[in-house]
Order: sequence, then C-alpha cells, then structure tokens
Amino acid sequence: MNKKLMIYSFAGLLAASAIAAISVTNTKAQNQGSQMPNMQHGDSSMGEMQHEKSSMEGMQHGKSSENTHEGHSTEVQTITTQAKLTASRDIALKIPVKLLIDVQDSTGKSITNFETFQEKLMHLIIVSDNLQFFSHLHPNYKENGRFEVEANFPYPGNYTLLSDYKPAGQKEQVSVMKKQVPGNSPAAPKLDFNHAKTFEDTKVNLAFSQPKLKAGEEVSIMFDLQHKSNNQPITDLQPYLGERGHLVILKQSSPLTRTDYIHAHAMKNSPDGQVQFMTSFPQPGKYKLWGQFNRNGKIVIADFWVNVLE
Ligand SMILES: [Cu+2]
Repeated sequence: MNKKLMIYSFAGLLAASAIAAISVTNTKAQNQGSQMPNMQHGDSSMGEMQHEKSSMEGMQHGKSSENTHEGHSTEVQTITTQAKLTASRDIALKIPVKLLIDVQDSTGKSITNFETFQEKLMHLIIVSDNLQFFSHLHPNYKENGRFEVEANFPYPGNYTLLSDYKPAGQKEQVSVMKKQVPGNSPAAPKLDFNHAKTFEDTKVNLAFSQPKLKAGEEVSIMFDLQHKSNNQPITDLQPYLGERGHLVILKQSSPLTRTDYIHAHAMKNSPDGQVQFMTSFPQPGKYKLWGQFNRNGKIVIADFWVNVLE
C-alpha cells in the first residue's frame, strides 16, 4: 500500500456497558467470531466497554472473504487488548487530573512491551461527546503495562478517550475509554460548517478534491495555512510527531465508538503553507476534523465540521 495513502480506520463494532475498553485486531485478513471480554465491576469512574474487530487496512479492503486460499491452512492471529482507565481522584473542573491507563490482554495480564510509533509509545485523544473539546496527549509509560498522563476536563459531560498504542511485534491498537464528569453539560453551540477560520494568528482554509463529500469515496483534504496579518502562506511549519501534520477525524454519534475515529497522515511534499491528507469517510453524517500543525514549536489546532453525504 502506498504509504502516503496510509489511513487508520476501523470497522465493525459491538458496544455494551462495563468498565474496560477492548480492542481486537485481526492481524490476518480474516475476521474471527466474537469473544466477549470479561466483564469487570467496581470502578465507578468508567462507563463503557466496547468490543470490536478491526483491520488496520479495513477501509481499503472492505470485508474480506473467508477461506479464499483453499488448500492453505490460513494462520489467523487474533490479538485482544484492553485499556482500563482510572482517575487518581474525582475530577475537578479545570484542574488537571492524573489518569492511569492499564493496557492488558484479554485475560487481564499486563502488556509490558510497546513500540514507538509517530515518536511516542501512546497517543491519547480526549474529546467531549459533543466534539467541542479536543485534546491530544502522550501518556508516559510507567511499568507493568501502566501509562500515566495529566488531563483536563473543562466542563461537565461525557468524554471519550481513544488510546492508540502498539504492543511489541503487533499492529497498532486503539482502545476506547469513557469518562463522565458530573454536572450539567453546557449547551453545545450551533455547528459551524464554515471552512475558512482563524486560529490565533493562523488563517486556515479547508478545501477538498471533491465538490461534495460522499461516504466511502477517497478524498484529498487540503489545509491552507496563512499568516493572519498578511495572508501569505506560512513558512515556519516544522514536523509534528515526525510528520507534516496530523489529522484526527471523529464522526458525530452517540455513543462515540472506535468506528467513528479516523487518524489520517499528512502527505509529504506539499507547497509552503499547505498540508494535504488523503482519507475517506466510511459513513454519511457530520464529522469533526482537527488538523494539528507545528509552527516553530507552537501547535496550531484547526478544527472544522464537514457534512458527508450518502
Ligand atoms: Cu500523538
């Protein structure tokens, strides 16, 4: 597969209520039957368990048919991991709280070896379920499968945490965790579908290769970054986590699940001030995009809503 087109996407989902988040990745082309993860009780801070199957290349390959190679015994390796979230104390709004994330296999045994990808051992995306709040953090590995990070939860409501990590020798995994912050969540502002916005001193214009975004179609997404003061292309773009930019996409849905999550990688060699991503939106609906760019050490987060048609 063309590296430039590498897209992280996920397919297949079954969600129920419990503590832990479970992700199952089939490293070969076949999907296995479901195994329900262990239900665990006792941690009131967590709300949801998810069990899902994914192929890291799922979007390109779609459903793979089983037993396509007759006469070969197809080796199927299924890796099941889960990430359990614990907050060090009750969450107080606007005060950072330490989060502990324990990565385990399906039997609850700690996974202790991880590989760095995109310069980190774990990438953690935290969003409020109305997709108004976004945070991209890098938890520190402690020991015995445990990661720690300080996080902020700025207002009451439900939050979804997507942890991205790569157990040694395995494919990248994404586990979904939930956190509820008690209180009345503020009314979400009206969705803004404007594609020209200013973020501090960076003007960002969003453009697409297609006049209309359609579900399942590959699309190139262009972020055009200009100085607010003079509308000239910015020239101070530095690599961010080893790439020209990162793009996290979540589909608006309730509850948010892993199938709503897309992490696109920037294409190399775009002109000054432009960062281009290839991706596709699996389902019709409203999606929020967060582009992240490094302007000389300062990270610009440019967020936009898009509407994807059937
Ligand atoms: Cu990251």
